[in-house]
Amino acid sequence: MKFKNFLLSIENGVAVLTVNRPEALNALNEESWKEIDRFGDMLEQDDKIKLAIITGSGEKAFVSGADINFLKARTSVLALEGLATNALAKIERSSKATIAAVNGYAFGGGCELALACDIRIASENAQFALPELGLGILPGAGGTQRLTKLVGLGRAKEMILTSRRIKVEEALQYGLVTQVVSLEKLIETAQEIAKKILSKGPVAVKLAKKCMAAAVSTDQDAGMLLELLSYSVLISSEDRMEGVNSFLEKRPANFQGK
Ligand code: CO8
Repeated sequence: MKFKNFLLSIENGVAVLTVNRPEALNALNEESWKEIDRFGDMLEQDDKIKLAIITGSGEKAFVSGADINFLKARTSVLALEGLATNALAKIERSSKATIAAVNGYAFGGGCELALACDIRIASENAQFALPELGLGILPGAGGTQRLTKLVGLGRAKEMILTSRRIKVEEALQYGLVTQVVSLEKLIETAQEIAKKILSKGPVAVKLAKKCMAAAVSTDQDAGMLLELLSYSVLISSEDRMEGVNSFLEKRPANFQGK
C-alpha cells in the first residue's frame, strides 16, 4: 500500500511508518490523517505486520501538529466527522503493539499521535506540547483524554492550559515517555523494544493490551472480569503450552499465535 505523506517499510514483522512532510515539519494535513486511518486498517488486517513503529522524517520534528492550513479550512460540521479522532482510535485499539519513536517536536496532533501508541520513546532533542488553546481550539484528537490518563489531571491541565513545551527530562519524569536515547540510537532502540515484544506470546500480547485499555476506560470490577476471562482463554491456547514447555526445556519459545 502506498502513502503520499508517509514512508512505509515492513521487515521481520515490523512496520516502520515515517511521517514525511519535511516542508511543514511533518504537520498532518487532511490527507495525512486519512492515511493514518488507512494505516490503522492495514495494521489490523495485514498478517505481515506484527507491530508498528511510528516516527518522523528528518532530525527536527516527529510531527509539528495538525497542519494549521487544514485546521483553518475546517468547519464545525466537518470537524464532527472526527477524522483525527477516528484515525487515532484505530492506532490505539490495534490488536498489535505500537511504538512512537519521537525524534523532535511532538506538538498538538503530533503529541496526540504519540499518545495513541502503546509505548513512547524519544530522542534527546524531542519536545512535547499541546499548544491548541493558543490557536483558540483545544486538543481535538484525544489529547485532553489520553494525556490526562497518562500523566494525571494536574500535569495535563498545566500543559494544556499554558501550552508549555516539555523537554525530554520532564517527559520522562511525567511518564510521557519511558526512555530517552540519542537521535542516532532512536530507531535501533525502538527495534530492540519491538524484538522483545515480538518474542512474547502473540495472543497474550493482544489480550494484555485489551485488559490494560479496560483499566483506563472501565470500572475495576469489569476490568478484573476481563482479565480473568482473558487469562482463562490463554490457558487453553497453544502459545501457553509452548511458553511453559520452552521454559522447562530451557529453549526459546516458538510461538504460533494460536
Ligand atoms: N502546520 C503547518 N505548517 C507548519 C506547522 C503546522 N503545524 N508547523 C510548522 N509548519 C511549517 C512552517 O509554517 C514553516 O513553513 P515555511 O518554511 O513555508 O514558512 C516550516 O514548517 C518550518 O517551520 P518554522 O519555520 O516555524 O520552524 P521553527 O524551527 O522556527 O519552529 C515550530 C518550529 C516551533 C514547531 C513551529 O513551526 C511551530 O510552532 N509550529 C506550529 C506548532 C503548533 O501549533 N502545532 C499545533 C497545531 S494545532 C493541532 O495540532 C490540533 C490537533 C487537534 C485537532 C486535529 C483535528 C484534525
